[in-house]
Amino acid sequence: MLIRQRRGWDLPESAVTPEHATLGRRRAVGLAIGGLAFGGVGRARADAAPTARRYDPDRPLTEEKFATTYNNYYEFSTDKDLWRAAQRLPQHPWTLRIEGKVRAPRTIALEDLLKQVALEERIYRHRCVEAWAMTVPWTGFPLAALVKLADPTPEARYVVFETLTDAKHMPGLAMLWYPWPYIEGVTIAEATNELAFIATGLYGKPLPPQNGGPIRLVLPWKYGFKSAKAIVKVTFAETRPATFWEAIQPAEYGFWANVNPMIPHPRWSQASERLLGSDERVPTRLYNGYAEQVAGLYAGKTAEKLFM
Ligand SMILES: Nc1nc2c(c(=O)[nH]1)N[C@H]1C(S)=C(S)[C@@H](COP(=O)(O)O)O[C@H]1N2
Ligand SMILES: [Mo]
Repeated sequence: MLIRQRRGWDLPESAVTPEHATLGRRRAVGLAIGGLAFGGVGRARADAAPTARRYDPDRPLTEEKFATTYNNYYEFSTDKDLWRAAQRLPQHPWTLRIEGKVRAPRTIALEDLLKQVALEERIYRHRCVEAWAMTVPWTGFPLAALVKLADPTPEARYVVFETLTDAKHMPGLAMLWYPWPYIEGVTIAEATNELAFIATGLYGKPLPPQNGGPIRLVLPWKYGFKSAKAIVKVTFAETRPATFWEAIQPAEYGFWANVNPMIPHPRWSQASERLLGSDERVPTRLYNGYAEQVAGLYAGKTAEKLFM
């Protein structure tokens, strides 16, 4: 009998919803291609499949059509139906600049980066600060693997992510009152937490441009705005970055932005959330239900506004 240590985001076979059947069929193909938009070759491990079934038994998977047609992506639009416009965003070639407090700053092609990591699938809940939520299967690799590859120096305390600014393809950039580029950041401890993830695929397919393709951040215990899309630069910094939403409205959006049902947004409650697709309202959970994995990161940080 196979006995395997389950982590918090794994779930027993018995808890799998019918949607899993579809997902299972896609998985073999999906893990192989999920990270690679244009026929590159990823080192998707065959042994990734058995550990791939990870999501909350309380939540069915969101239907793909909802997750890919109701998006937040201000570089395109402040409306939710930007997915059509996003189709024109070139996904290849794509390079990532790694700089700051690292031993060897470099520019790396996405396909070369993907040869150096092991792709896996993670089913995570996603909680937008606007109080809608979804549960989706990402393909990608732990952010910790990128940190390791970057080889930061001891001065590095934060990892900062910068989104593409391609005015030709991103009409939202014409809203000049926003402080482009979209910047987000986490501490090194957060970046190397087991949950912090870099996604290059969704539902076993290449990550759609409207969801942040070809490469985005996924931090499931934080409000969705922390999970920057279309990443072009990763900077290792000594000081805390000024992030996009914090710069726009510091009274409403902070650096930590951990999910907490007890701390309302200044303009609305965060106690419950609306599930994309069914529109069912369910209670919000502390750290979006991932306290077991992440609460330790914030021990002793009593002076910080951890939940906004
Ligand atoms: N570059 C960039 N990243 C972004 C955003 C954005 O406007 N621009 N919106 C954020 C917000 S508010 C959320 S909720 C998620 C939405 O991701 P999804 O569209 O894949 O659901 O992306 C986040 N990442
Ligand atoms: Mo969001």
